[in-house]
Amino acid sequence: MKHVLNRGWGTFWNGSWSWCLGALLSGLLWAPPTASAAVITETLSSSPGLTIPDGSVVGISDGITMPATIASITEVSVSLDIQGGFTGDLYGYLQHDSGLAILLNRSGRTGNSGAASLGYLDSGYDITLRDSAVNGDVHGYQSIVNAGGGVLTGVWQPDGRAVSPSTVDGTEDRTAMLSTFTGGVSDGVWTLFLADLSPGGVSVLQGWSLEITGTAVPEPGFWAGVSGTLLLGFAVVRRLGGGRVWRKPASPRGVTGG
Ligand SMILES: [Ca+2]
Repeated sequence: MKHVLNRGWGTFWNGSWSWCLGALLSGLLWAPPTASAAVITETLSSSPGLTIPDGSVVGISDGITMPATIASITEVSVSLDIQGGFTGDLYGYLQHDSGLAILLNRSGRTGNSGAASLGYLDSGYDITLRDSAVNGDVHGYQSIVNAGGGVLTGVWQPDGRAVSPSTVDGTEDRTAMLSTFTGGVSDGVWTLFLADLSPGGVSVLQGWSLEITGTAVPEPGFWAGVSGTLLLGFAVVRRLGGGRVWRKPASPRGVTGG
């Protein structure tokens, strides 16, 4: 009986140590390619030169088609070049897939009557909108910068108030920031909508650009590397296991108890 037990253990050991070693080597070879985690930024622009209908909810739309190069967005920023009219008249959003960020919502509007309902009277925007902008909320930009009737410049946070531009007063929660796109993909059409909701003064969308940062989509070489690693690991296991890795150990032959 002692002989039978020794032989059974030896069979187990001879087959398993090589399998374990092969699995270990396979695991070491399985280190994921670091290049796949690259963070990239895509920037595209459009120069439509569109006049925004004055005092109308119809507005204008313009699209930018981004490539499918970003698999998980970490930050979106939008630059706007809008000339003429009044900054306080304008409402605008950026839409992609199911996400929608309110970029402008009647800057300077603080109430529903009198001058408070008009918003600021500066003549345009040449700004970049980014959630992390240190200048803060574009809705109340005159508390930081006096554009003096000219074009507002600088980097600002989007308005973010998902409420009607006919009632917004600046006290609402900012729930529609550009972070709504975080974790999404870059692929497809990004649509900018702008409307001028107060009669008097005409604005023109000269141009706009979209900057998207995020984790790059793995290139085809990544998946080839994954397949190669798996095949190599399997070959190592087969080689070290001597072809016995998956085979049921044979019953001891010619052994009698004693
Ligand atoms: Ca107007």
